[in-house]
Amino acid sequence: MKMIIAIIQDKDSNRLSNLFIEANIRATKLSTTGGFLKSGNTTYMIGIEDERVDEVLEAIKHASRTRQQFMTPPVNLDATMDSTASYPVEVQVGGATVFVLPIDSFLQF
Ligand code: 2BA
Repeated sequence: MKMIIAIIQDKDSNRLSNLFIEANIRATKLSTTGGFLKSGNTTYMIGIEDERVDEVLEAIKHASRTRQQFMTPPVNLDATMDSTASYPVEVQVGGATVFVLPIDSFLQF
């Protein structure tokens, strides 16, 4: 069995949830925040049998889109406390960031 941790964009989350339900793939959805953009994203935890890992990865790939996003770097203050202008920079986000981990044991009580 494997634990798949998938970080996707909020906008893709409904599509992926529906794919999981249709395919009877059990998942837990967490509201998370990207460390760089400091904006919301969605993380799924999926415990799955080894032989279904590829099926889950396909669903994630199918639901995830790549998008351009803008972030504004923090304003810099120099020694004279004059602020230097900071301009939005364009960043490409996604499709999905995925980790596949081994599971020692899976228990439900
Ligand atoms: P964020 O940390 O908000 O990053 C959003 C996007 O900003 C990233 O997209 C990447 O294109 C860019 N980015 C991130 N750190 C950067 C840096 N130090 N310099 C320049 N650009 C940077 P993705 O790579 O598609 O990542 C989307 C989200 O997936 C990330 O949101 C983060 O929440 C998660 N993530 C990505 N790599 C990760 C990792 N190795 N471990 C844990 N979470 C990760």
